[in-house]
Amino acid sequence: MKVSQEKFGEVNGQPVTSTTLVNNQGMEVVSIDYGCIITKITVPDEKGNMENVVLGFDSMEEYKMHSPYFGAVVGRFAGRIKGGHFELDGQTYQLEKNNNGNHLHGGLRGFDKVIWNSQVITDENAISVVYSYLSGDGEEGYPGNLEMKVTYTLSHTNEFSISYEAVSDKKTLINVTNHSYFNLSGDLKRDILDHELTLKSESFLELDEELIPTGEILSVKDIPFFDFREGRTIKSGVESEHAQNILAGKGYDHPFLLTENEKKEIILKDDESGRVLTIETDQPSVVLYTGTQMASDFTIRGVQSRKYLGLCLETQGLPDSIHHPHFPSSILDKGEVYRSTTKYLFTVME
Ligand code: G6D
Repeated sequence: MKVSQEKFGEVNGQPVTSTTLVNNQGMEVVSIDYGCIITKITVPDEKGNMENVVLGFDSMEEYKMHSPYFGAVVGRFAGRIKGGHFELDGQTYQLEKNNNGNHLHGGLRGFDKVIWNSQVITDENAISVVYSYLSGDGEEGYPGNLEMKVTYTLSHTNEFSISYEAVSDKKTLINVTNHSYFNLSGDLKRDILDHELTLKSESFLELDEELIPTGEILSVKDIPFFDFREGRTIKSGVESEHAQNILAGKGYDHPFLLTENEKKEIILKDDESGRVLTIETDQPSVVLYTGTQMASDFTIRGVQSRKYLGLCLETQGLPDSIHHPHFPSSILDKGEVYRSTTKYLFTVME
């Protein structure tokens, strides 16, 4: 077991520290206190080759210039809020409209773009880094002083977990997630089109042309390209002519409602490397985003960036839930403690 911290770079003259967690099996998770960004996760393939399975950079400059939320904690509210405004107890709040006149991922300076405090904790079973940040009343337009804590924990059985905890002194909104782009091929050798995804989900949210939920919940039984219950390659959604796949830029950018929690509800496999990622969460949904909006004008550790080079499985509440009373609520009452945990277990196929 090894834990180390070192300077990664600077933002506006403030130092950014990286923390490396290495467990007894050699699995490594590296993160930085700018956006709690996970810059690298190194796990073995079926032959024991230790390779990186997330999109990330080795410099602060690249994150500032190119990153579409690579590895970042996203909030206060992940996903879109239509028009960037909402009402709580009769008061209307206006958030930053940073995406086609709507609010996306916490605004121009959301959780992914601030520097968090970091503290390392170790015990005989696991190693952790605890990130904390105070989001001030009115930050990006949100009400309430919100104390945020995000804990990255790596066990010795190659399970990586992310726990979130928050409390606010005013009623506010909260919907946080991690926006890592996974690619199980190892060191970005291939794209993710042949990855096979299995989801315990019978429905997903219909999106409009601004990628905002319409409020309609569609059954996967009626739309095979969205039925991942028995496993489906990402490629099938890219080749689909269904309006919702086209809308997402020929792929997926959709929230799927999970029918079970903490029961291997999300499984991603890559046959060629033999790697398997099993995700369990207490969240009601997972956004599958297949990197369809990735720019192609930069490189990632020497690999040309392009569509489908990574996919996101953002476990979270439902986007724009404040405008859809039939969605699970993302309102956090004054003094209420928000808690959520998502676990990522990396194994190889038997
Ligand atoms: C695009 O619509 C997608 C989002 O879901 C994604 O999080 C972002 O790119 C990085 O806006």
